[in-house]
Amino acid sequence: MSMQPTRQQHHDLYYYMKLNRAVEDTMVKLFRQNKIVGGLYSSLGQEAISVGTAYALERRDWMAPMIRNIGALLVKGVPPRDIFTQHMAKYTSPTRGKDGTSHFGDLENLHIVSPISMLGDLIPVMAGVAIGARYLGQKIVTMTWIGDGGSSTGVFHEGLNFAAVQKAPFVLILENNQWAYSTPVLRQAPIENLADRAKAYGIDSYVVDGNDVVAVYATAKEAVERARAGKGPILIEAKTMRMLGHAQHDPAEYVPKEMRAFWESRDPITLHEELLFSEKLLDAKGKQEIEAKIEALLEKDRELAENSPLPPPELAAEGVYCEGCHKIEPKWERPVAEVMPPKASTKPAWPATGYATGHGAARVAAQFIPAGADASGNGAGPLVRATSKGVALSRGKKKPIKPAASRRPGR
Ligand SMILES: Cc1ncc(C[n+]2csc(CCOP(=O)(O)OP(=O)(O)O)c2C)c(N)n1
Ligand SMILES: [Mg+2]
Repeated sequence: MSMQPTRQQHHDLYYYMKLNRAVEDTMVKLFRQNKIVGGLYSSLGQEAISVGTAYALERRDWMAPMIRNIGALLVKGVPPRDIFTQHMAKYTSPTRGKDGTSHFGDLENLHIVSPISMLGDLIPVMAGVAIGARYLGQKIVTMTWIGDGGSSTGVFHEGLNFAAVQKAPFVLILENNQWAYSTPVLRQAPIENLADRAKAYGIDSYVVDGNDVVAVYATAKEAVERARAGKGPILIEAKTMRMLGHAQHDPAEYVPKEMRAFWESRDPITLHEELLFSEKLLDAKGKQEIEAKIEALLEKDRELAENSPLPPPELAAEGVYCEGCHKIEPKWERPVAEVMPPKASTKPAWPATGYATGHGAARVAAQFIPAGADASGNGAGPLVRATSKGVALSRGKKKPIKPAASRRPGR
């Protein structure tokens, strides 16, 4: 399968990157007019990552964006008005004004899990969604994003290891934008490529130029199809630069001028535009049409958001707890009986041949109850035990070895 975009896909990638930037530019103006409730986080210079990766997903796939992934929301089908109303905490927003920023999802139609503020927590969640969908027989892929700073959390490692051992159809995008607040990436991890962390979980990884939308899309598409084919999770490190401070309050004076200048010369939208023009995939007229379309859409959606009411105070407590408000039910796409125990139970594996035969073997109380045996160890297969002389196999043993705790006197 060719991972290179068609002419139409090139146009889509360009359109969504421009839309992503224009939506955020509009929100900066709204923020300065004090119309945004809460913080405003910019993805300026990172649009190619949100757009290129989400564009590799299909409608049936699930994703969980973080705060700098407004581009991914737009690609998945969220209209700009939802992003505006949500940031303005309006009653017409997806959360009815209950939450701000991009903290909203759409479980029923677009398959979007809301961001979680605790960095890294979306990784086990999306690994779980992937495993759950596989259990239902759905051939979907899940995706989430994490920053360079977020990749230092414990849950990043726990989640990715869990996804790996379960071979979850899950793609993790690591946006290495060189900074976590004011901490440069080399002060967090003493390795050049954060993608190398995948080796610890036995999964594949890619490093990609995060400012090259075609490279991002082609890499993500390959990863998504490999995950869909059952080859397990994949980590993609996309190298880029956070072009503004952490949020609107941060002037990011700690960023060296030369560093900013280097990345300014690699603006992802300009790079793609140059490619489109040089390949004769776009001309000045086409560009102007795209810009006019975006301007008209955003003007309409911004006006709608500005003219929307704030939530009525008397409804503050409504919808905070689930009162049967949603109708989500499992969508089985394979016979339920097929996935019910015992057929679905995990087969025991005992690959550690030679275990407990060397130094210190006597201290090891290994016990392995093979498939076919009952809880007491009575059954078909051999029972593996460690003895002072090494590993012993016995058949049909009546009593299992008691765990050390229950052998303590007086208990
Ligand atoms: C577990 C956890 N620790 C700390 C924070 C506070 N925090 C929010 S954003 C952030 C920096 C994140 O940096 P990075 O992951 O590189 O993402 P970026 O902001 O660069 O996109 C921190 C420390 C948090 N939200 N969650
Ligand atoms: Mg970062």
